[in-house]
This record gives sequence, structure tokens and C-alpha cells, in this order.
Amino acid sequence: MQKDKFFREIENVNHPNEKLIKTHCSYCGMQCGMNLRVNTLTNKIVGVEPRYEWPVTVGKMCPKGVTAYQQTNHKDRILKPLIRDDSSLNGTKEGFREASWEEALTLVAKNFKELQAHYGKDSLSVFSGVSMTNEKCYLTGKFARVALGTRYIDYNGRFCMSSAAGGFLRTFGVDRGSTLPWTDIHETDCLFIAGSNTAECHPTSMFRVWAVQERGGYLIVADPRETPLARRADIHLDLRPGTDLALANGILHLLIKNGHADEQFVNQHTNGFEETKELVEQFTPAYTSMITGVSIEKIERAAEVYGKAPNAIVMFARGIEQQHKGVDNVSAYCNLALVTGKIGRPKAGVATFTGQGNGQGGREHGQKSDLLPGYRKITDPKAVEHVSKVWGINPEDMPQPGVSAYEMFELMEQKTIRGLYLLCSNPAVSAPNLNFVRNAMKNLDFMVCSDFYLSESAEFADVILPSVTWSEDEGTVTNLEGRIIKINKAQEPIGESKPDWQMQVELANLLGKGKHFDHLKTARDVAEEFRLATKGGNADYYGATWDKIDKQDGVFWPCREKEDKGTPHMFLDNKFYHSDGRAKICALPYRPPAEEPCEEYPLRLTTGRVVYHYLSGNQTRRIPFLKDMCPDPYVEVHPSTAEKYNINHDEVVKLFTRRGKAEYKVKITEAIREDTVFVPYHFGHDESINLLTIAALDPMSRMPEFKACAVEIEKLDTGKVL
Ligand SMILES: Nc1nc2c(c(=O)[nH]1)N[C@H]1C(S)=C(S)[C@@H](COP(=O)(O)OP(=O)(O)OC[C@H]3O[C@@H](n4cnc5c(=O)[nH]c(N)nc54)[C@H](O)[C@@H]3O)O[C@H]1N2
Ligand SMILES: Nc1nc2c(c(=O)[nH]1)N[C@H]1C(S)=C(S)[C@@H](COP(=O)(O)OP(=O)(O)OC[C@H]3O[C@@H](n4cnc5c(=O)[nH]c(N)nc54)[C@H](O)[C@@H]3O)O[C@H]1N2
Ligand code: SF4
Ligand SMILES: [Mo]
Repeated sequence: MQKDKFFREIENVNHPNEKLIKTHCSYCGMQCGMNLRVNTLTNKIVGVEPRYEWPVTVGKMCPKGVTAYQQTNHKDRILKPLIRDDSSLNGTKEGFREASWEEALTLVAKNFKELQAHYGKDSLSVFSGVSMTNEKCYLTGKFARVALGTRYIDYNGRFCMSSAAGGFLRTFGVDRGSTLPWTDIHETDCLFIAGSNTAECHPTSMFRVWAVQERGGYLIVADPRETPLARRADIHLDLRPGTDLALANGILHLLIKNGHADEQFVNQHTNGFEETKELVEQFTPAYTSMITGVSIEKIERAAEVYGKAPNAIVMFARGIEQQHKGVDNVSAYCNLALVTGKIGRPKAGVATFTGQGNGQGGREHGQKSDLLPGYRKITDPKAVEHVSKVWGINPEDMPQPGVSAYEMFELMEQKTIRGLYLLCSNPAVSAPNLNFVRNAMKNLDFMVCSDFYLSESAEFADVILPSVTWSEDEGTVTNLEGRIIKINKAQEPIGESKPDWQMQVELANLLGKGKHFDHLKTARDVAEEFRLATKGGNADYYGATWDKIDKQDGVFWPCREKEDKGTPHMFLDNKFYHSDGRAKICALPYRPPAEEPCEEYPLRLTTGRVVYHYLSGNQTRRIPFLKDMCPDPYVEVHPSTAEKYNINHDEVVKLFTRRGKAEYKVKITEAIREDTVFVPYHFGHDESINLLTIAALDPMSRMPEFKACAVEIEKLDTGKVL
């Protein structure tokens, strides 16, 4: 398929007693190509090497990728099911005792049945995640709707991709995270990247970014911090957190004023231009600068560079999306591409940096409260009819839409939801406003958690089910381009661990729903049913057979037929997915962050990631190299702010907001605005910054505002320096 100047065919060395299993990294949406090295005498994974022939990442990996293989045979793996037994502190894990699968699953089924008998079907909930394959994500949605019959299912992508999804759906009528393949990026003339710490979070994209500049192209970055990406940018728009909507409107104002609008494209292929033009009139450079704190010169220069570039790609990530106006931010940045007609052809378009390994596929196939496989709406009778047929249920038995991830915790607190099946997520670290969320989990009558390590969330569970790592099962995931790729099995599951899909088939049996699940004996069986369930939907995977994925280096969806090669570029015919074929340019008034700084909480808190850790950190905090490189959280503070508070580098201070408090070591850096502090969120218990964050939800995507709230620093009496 897409081969470019970086492509190299290098033959792998074959060692005796070793085989190589072609696969992809377990972590982020880049899904770097790698071979797992397996010792053929022990049949155990012993190492990793990059795959140069993988066209997207051509042999590149980051520190997490090169150590990912150490997860599989790690000493902390949960090897048998665990049942809460507070009296047995001698068990393998504190407060739990080991049990057989039969005992554990029977206990789960008994509790689920009793809760539903007493409180109705919707007293149970499922909270899942998208580090799982498409097949597992698909079956989790089916399990909730068919085996449990509950409306309450949602997943960690709600905290991740939901605003991008909402913005793309509103603007283009379809939510594929990138309108073009990654192999186009280095060939464009201008990259406008907003709210993405690319060098730490999608590091293997960076060689393509540098290549744009090496060819004489431009890099514009919008970020309140001087990240490694921002440092190399031609223009760094160092805005106040939460003000992107004003920035995007201000740039659109200048694009229109300076004659960069593509009138023919706008007239023929879009709606909404006139009202948007009217709305952005007030966003003069001076007004935009006043709201965002970015200088007028920088705003003007950015508009000029983007406007003049023959081809340009607008890219963004959670920095703009994890706000209570995340959907508006996404549509506002998409406006730039639509008004200038820089979309619908190679080397020009829009892309979000999808977060988790299967952050794209996992949001398309029914883990979201209102969606069914193939990106179908659960409120659409035709969609329900199609999926019910594949599942062998009556359409009337399909549950109604549920509520979003954070709102499920609200229902737990109110005791509307009494039972939780948590898999592949660690919300006791990663959800916002943790004091509330942890209490909601404590308030449950019964909770089961599937994970391969004991997570902070598993500590709340009554039963823990040992799942497998990505290397002990097979299936597909969809990377950040929208390319469906194959994950291969390198090793048999260790101990008694099992893939999640297998647990669900067994549990469905115990719940009396075996006839809908019993035929699923292998991951491939799940894949076959899954493809059928997506057939005809917007995210149609029907033509993406495992053989085709292997032959073509992946398949871009939609791929509707066996003969169809897939769709690397979206909208090449300038046909968008709204019923009239036009994209929507959106008029979006500016709204400030939900919580603005005040006398009591004078600073802005923003949160995010470091290169060495992944999400809640439950996986990466156990890998020796990663832990050594970043053992503790910290708070980034500008030197003048530090002076104001009389605090020193490495001194421990208390941060507090209206919701909670935590202590962090100070890292003094000029790479942050004076009015802003930053804390990475990969740490558990008392170190979780989510004790402080706000659960202000976007009205459309229900995304919490992880990226902006009001905070104060308190110098501790101890003045302790570590
Ligand atoms: N090393 C590492 N890589 C990862 C992950 C990880 O945990 N660790 N997680 C993966 C996942 S699931 C995700 S979602 C992605 C996330 O990838 P990113 O979105 O790139 O990561 P974040 O650190 O959350 O935030 C990105 C940037 O947004 C900036 N920012 C904060 N507030 C604002 C704002 O108001 N406006 C703008 N324009 N920028 C703002 C921050 O300073 C930060 O540099 O990374 C993926 N890759
Ligand atoms: N303050 C703040 N909070 C944030 C963010 C932020 O930027 N700031 N970002 C948000 C974002 S973008 C995201 S994506 C979320 C992520 O938050 P989480 O969903 O909590 O992310 P993980 O740490 O990946 O949790 C996955 C858990 O499942 C386990 N696991 C991995 N693979 C499997 C599997 O196949 N099966 C099972 N059963 N278990 C598995 C892992 O060991 C881990 O414990 O955090 C969100 N929270
Ligand atoms: S960039 Fe992402 S996919 Fe690639 S090695 Fe690092 S964590 Fe893995
Ligand atoms: Mo994410």
C-alpha cells in the first residue's frame, strides 16, 4: 500500500531457538510495527525489535514501545481469579484470596442475577476501555446489551476521543480520526498542530513533522506549554488554557479578511459559511489576543502561513478536546480547512492524534452508550434491526441508550446503578473529580474487575478476573489513521489468565444467554460475526478480512466489500457524509473555561502526559526503566510564579482546588505560562491529580474539562526539598 521515502525493506536476522511474531505496540494510537522475539524452547517472549517494513512508523519506537514486551511475564501478573476476602491477608494480593474460574464466575453470575431480580436490568453497568482489540470491544457491547440486557455501558474513550468524535460528526457527518494516511504528513507544506504534545505522546510521528520543516514547510503549534514540539515550531501560539475557540475564530477571521477563503469550494461543498463569517467578525486580532494571551503578531503570522500554504494539515489532540467546549474546539479548527478548501485531497486535511491503541476502532462498535457496531445509532430502528438479526435477539429487546462515563458514576452514587463490570480501564486514577468517583465505586453493591495487574480500581472490586496482555491473544485494532491492522499472538496466556472475550462467553452461559455466545470459540469466530455486524454502517469493516489486512499492510475503513481495498483518503470526491453531501462550517461563539481563576484559586491547572508513562500508569509504573526515568509526579511552575510563592525546585508543595488537594514536587521551568501549572496524571492513590480536576462536561460529547480548572499553591511549613 502506501510506501514513501522512509520505507526500507530490511531482512530480520534469524537466531536459532527464536521466532519472530509480527505485531504492533500495546500502547498508543501510533501502533508502531514491531516483532516480538519468542524463545522456541520455552515459548516465552524474550524481547522486541522494530519492523522497518511497517509503512507508518518504519522501524521507529519510543521508550514505552521498546519495553512493552516486559509486561507479559511480569511478576505482578494476576494468575488466577481473586475473590475479596478481607480476613485473608495472607492471600496473593492483600484482601483477596485465589479462586477457581468456576467459583469466581459463578459468584459473579449469582450477584448479577440477584441485583437484576431486585432492582431491574439497568441496575448493572459495564465500563470498558479501548486497549482491547476490535473483536473484544465489539463483544463487550454485545455482552452488555444481550447477556446483561442493560442500557448502562460506556467506556474510557469518553475521556479521550469523544470530543473529536462529536466535532467530526457535526462537521463532516462521519468520525474517522484522520482524513488522510500518516504517509502524507511529511509531504504537506504546513502543519498546524493544536493541543498535542506530539514528541512525548506520539513520538514516532516526529520524523514526519521534522521532514516538513526540512523541505521548507512550516510548523505552527498552539499549546500553553513550550513542549519539545513547540520549541521547534516556526510559530508557537502560547495561549491560555481553555481559550482555543477564540484562537481558531481569530485565525478564521484573518483567513477570510485576507482573501484565503476558497469561495468555489465553500459554495459547492459546505453549509454555514455566511453565519460563521458574521460570527468571527468580532474576533479581530486585538480581541483574540486579549482572550488568548497570544500576541497579535503571532496570530497574524499564523493565519498568513496557513493561508498561503498550498497544502496544509490541521492536527489536534486532547489539549483542545478535553475541555467543556471540546466539540466546539474541534469544529472550530476544522473550519480552517473547510473555509480554505484545504481538505479532500492528498497532503491536505484534518487529523486528530487518536490516543489509545484502539481509540479509533473501540469507539465505533458499541461500547459507547448510544452506539451499535459499524457506528450505528442505537436510537435508529434500522440499525437496531440489523444488529438484532446478527445477535439473534428481538429488536424490542435492544436496550435504550445509557449515559456517559462520568454520569454512570453519578448513578452509582445515587444507587440507580448497583453493580459494575469494569474491564480495561482504571477510573480510580483516570476519571475527573476522584473523591466523588472513588466514593461512587465504594457505594456499589457488587463490582467485578478484569485486568492483568492489580489496578487502583481493582482494589474496589469484589471479584478480579485475570485477563491477558495484548501479546497473548489475536485480533485487529484500528490505528490513528483509520487503518485496521492485525495484532498477533506471541505466547500462550500465562497462569490461568484468559482473553476478555472468552470470559464473556463463559459468563453469558451462566447468565442463561449461552445461545447468543456459544458459537464463539476463537477470536477469529468473534471477528467473523463482528464484520457482519458492521456491514452497511458508516464504519463498515465487512471487507477488512484478516487475510486482506495481512496482504495490504492494513485496510482503511470504510471497506465495504471483499474486493474493496479500503479508503486511505476520505472525501476525495468532496462528498461529505451529511445527507446533502456537504460539510458544515460551524458558527461557534466563545465560552470561557467552566472555572476561571479567582482570588482564592488564582492559577490555571492543566494536566497531561510524559513520554515514559501511559495513562493511569498501571502498566508503565511496573516497568523498571520507565519507573526509573519518571518515578514520581511533579508540578511544573514558571520561575516568576515560583518566586511569588517563595518555592524552590524540588520542594514539595500542596496544590488545591475546590474539589481536592495533593502534594507534588516542584519542577521550575520556563516552558510554561506564568498563570498556569501542569501536572502529569499517571499516578495513583494520593498522587492522582484527578483528585483536583473538574467534571465540567461538554454538552455534546460529555467530555470532562481535564485541561483547565482554577488552582492554588500552598507552601508547606516543612519547606521540604527531596
Ligand atoms: N507517553 C504517552 N503517550 C501517550 C499516552 C500516554 O499516557 N503517555 N496516552 C495516549 C493517549 S490515550 C492520548 S489521549 C494521547 C494524548 O496526547 P496529547 O493530547 O498530545 O497529550 P496531553 O499531554 O494530554 O495534552 C497535549 C497538550 O495539550 C496542551 N494543553 C493543555 N491545555 C491546553 C489548551 O487549553 N489548549 C491547547 N491548545 N493545548 C493545551 C498541554 O500542554 C499538552 O502539551 O497520547 C497517547 N500517547
Ligand atoms: N487529569 C487527566 N485525566 C485523564 C486524562 C488527562 O489528560 N488528564 N486523559 C484521559 C484519557 S485521554 C484517557 S484515554 C484515560 C485513560 O484512562 P484508563 O482507562 O484508566 O487507562 P489505562 O491506564 O490504560 O487503564 C487500562 C487498564 O486496563 C488494563 N488493561 C490493558 N489492556 C487490557 C485488556 O486487554 N483487558 C483488560 N481486562 N484489561 C486491560 C491495564 O492494566 C490498566 O489497568 O484517562 C483520562 N484521564
Ligand atoms: S509511539 Fe506509541 S505505539 Fe509507538 S512505541 Fe511508543 S507507545 Fe508504542
Ligand atoms: Mo486517551
